Amino acid sequence: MTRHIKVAAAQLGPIQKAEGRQSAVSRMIELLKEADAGGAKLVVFPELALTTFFPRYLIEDPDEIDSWFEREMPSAVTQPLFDQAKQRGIGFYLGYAELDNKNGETKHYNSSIIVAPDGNIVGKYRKVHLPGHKDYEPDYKYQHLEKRYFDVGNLGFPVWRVFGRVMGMCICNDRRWAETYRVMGLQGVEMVLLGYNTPWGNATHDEPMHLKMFHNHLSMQAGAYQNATWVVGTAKAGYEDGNGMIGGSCIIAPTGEIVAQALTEEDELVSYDCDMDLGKYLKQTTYDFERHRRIEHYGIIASQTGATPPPE
Ligand code: ING
Repeated sequence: MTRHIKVAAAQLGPIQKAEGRQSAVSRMIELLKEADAGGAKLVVFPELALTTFFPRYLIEDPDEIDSWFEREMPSAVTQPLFDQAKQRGIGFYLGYAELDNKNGETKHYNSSIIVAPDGNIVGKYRKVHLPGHKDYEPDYKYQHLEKRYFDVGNLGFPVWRVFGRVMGMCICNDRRWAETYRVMGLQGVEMVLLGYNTPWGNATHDEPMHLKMFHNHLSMQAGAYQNATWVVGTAKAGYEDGNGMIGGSCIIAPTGEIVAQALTEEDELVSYDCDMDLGKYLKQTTYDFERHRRIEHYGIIASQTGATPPPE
């Protein structure tokens, strides 16, 4: 069976605060149709793909906070996306805000799912690395309140066999942490799917604007190469109620090379026919983990949280 799979990053332009989920789903269905016409079998949508990036706002009413979350997936408003994908035999990654009260305790997660071509949810991931801050910071140029609205993900970094390949997921800030990719790399991941909402500005410090896009791609390219895996990174981009977010959606080969990249900050499909065996030589040589890694020297990576420099 061919180990090629045509994959599409389905970048979304801005979703304004007043724009409903229905509009976002309709836009995603149009991108799905375009992906289908181009022969793609897997489509990656962004993080929090159903609504505006609401963690930029201070919201104090619990019901208003919960209004940004999905209680079930698929829901009535997202079912059409599931139906269209199933009809076309296309699998997809979808990022959304998940409200979970299965065992009586209510939890709020920044989540993503992988849906197989038969329409079944084969995997769920809950964002582990929550950036920003918990409380409103009056001195900040803008707020980034993911630590306020989301619980830390409790599912780790699993991988699944989907389409006959080993697929993993992460979300936005996770892509900046080497641990994210390595945990999946140690499970033999062949393609990491991720969505992101990344502001152009910085709340607390100024840095040249070009570094935003450089760091975005650097993080994913390094993760791809150092674990010999494909990475598909899909942005929600453009100006949401005046707040700019970067585009740069891309598909990255296990060599670390960007093979396809978005040109706009709008709804845009970025596709590539991925050879899933491309990373094999790296897993058998440079990144043959079994042969080269020395875990006896890595202990503090998992036992220590912050950095402790030597005494002055
Ligand atoms: N957004 C940003 C991201 O990691 C960020 C937050 C931007 C953190 C720049 C650090 C530097 O891309 C989300 N949603 O994680």
